[in-house]
Amino acid sequence: MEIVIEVAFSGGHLYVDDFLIYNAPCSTDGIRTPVCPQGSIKRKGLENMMSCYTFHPEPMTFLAAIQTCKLTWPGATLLQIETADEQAFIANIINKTISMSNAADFGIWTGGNDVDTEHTFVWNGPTHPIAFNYTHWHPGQPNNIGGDQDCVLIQYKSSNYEWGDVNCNEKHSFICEMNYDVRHQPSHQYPSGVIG
Ligand SMILES: [Ca+2]
Ligand SMILES: [Ca+2]
Repeated sequence: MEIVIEVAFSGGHLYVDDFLIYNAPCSTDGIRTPVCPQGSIKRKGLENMMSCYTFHPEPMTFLAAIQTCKLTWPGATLLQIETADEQAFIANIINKTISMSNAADFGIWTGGNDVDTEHTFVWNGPTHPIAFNYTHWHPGQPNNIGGDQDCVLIQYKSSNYEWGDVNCNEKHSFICEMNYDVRHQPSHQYPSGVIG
């Protein structure tokens, strides 16, 4: 069994859980079928990437939601909506899930925020901030009302689930996301007997 520990730094801050552990197959039995966290919904991304999402109706602050994601699955964090396809996928799942659809009336957290640099929104990535490329802001958002709205909410259910910035201490339902390369799928999901 080969274990590779990868430590990444971001802006001089070491994230506590900034390491990914991969188990290489110890025999030559080829690529194992990737497995998402229990209860999650899977979406195939570009090339070899796989996304897993878990849906959490219980309202929490932005930071508490991130912590809950990390407890749910190592390497998970709040949702990062990086393409129109992903936005549509998430909107569809919310629509189909009664608890999340109801929660969406009050907004659902993503991992977007401009906590570090005002007006520069980034995704809270698993190891480092990820720049915003795609956006789905509601007209007039982000507006940083009161000078204290740094976290991105899927705020406008009736307007195609468009985003707004709100105070990070508000409590909202949330979605966690984890991405991995299917060639290096998470090891700990497998029963110990499976990993040599
Ligand atoms: Ca994503
Ligand atoms: Ca706002």
